[in-house]
Amino acid sequence: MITVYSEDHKLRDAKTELAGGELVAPFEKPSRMDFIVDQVTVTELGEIRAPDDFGLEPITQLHDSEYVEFLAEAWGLWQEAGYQGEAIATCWPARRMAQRKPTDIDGLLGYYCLAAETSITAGTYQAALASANVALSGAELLNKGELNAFSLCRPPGHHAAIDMFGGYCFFNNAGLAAQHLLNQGAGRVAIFDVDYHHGNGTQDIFYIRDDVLFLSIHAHPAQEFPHFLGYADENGEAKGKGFNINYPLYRGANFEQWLEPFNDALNQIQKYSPDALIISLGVDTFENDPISYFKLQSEDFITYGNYLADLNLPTLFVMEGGYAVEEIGINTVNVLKGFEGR
Ligand code: Q9C
Ligand code: ZN
Repeated sequence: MITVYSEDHKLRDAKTELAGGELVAPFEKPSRMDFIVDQVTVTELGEIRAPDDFGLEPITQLHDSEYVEFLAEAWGLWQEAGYQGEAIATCWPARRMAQRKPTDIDGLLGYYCLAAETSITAGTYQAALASANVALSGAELLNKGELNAFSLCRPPGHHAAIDMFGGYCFFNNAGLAAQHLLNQGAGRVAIFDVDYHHGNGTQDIFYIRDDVLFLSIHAHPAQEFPHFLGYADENGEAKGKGFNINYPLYRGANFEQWLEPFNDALNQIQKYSPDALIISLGVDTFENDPISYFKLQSEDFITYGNYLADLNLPTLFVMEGGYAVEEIGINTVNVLKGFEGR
């Protein structure tokens, strides 16, 4: 399996994450990639190659163009305001307030942000662009006839909505890959999100569409981030009715409990009969993940990777979360090894 990877992810190197009322060192940090690249190498998964540059067009096809402009300008505006720290949203258009776009950076941050843990920093936009290109390049490999590929994206993408960043995400990498496959002739694409957190951004982008089936197994929003989306009764709207499937599980779920919705999801994907499958691959379902509460063990990732191969579909793995850095490489590559039947 070819891995697509860009060193430009290192430009995303925030010093702060707002967590538990403190500014802490971010969980989503550059060293995550070192452990994954290391395992891709020692397991001889295959070639690692750099992405191509697809420009802004595919990004503005899914994201609001003013949102993309905001991400490009945010750090500059923050500095012009004379602030010393990293750019963090502190105020939102909450219930019964005007949903109008302000002009000052503090207002803009609240307007385009869905969660304050994610600060914007000097290289964030550039790293997010590189991550998008990694996803698009992986999709292009499938177009060119590869049966599978691994887009080693960082920053992750599945919380990034049409016009909102947060949850460590800026552009929706998996969504971009899906749209690229559709643009290049696919009729239907399924995105299966196995990250511990609900893929609210991916759901948002495809909610009224029937050409992308979105399925997500995640911690119940009543207990977990992103808190306000991911309930089982969110099934899609208009043309998209029936093409959004959420499987919320309560905190503490073990592999056996996780496999129940997983098997149902495989059946739903088979029924949909897509031309390609995208896996939003978060390994924060791991038992020792520092911010998550499912109980998958390292060998479980091999098992479910193997089950994914039974679908017999062109498959692109897109990296999302996973914060137990010492084990993130093993757990991630275990899925890919299981998929390859080894
Ligand atoms: N102090 C992804 O896995 N809230 N994003 C964490 C811990 C944000 C996770 C709270 C979690 C975002 C891609
Ligand atoms: Zn996650």
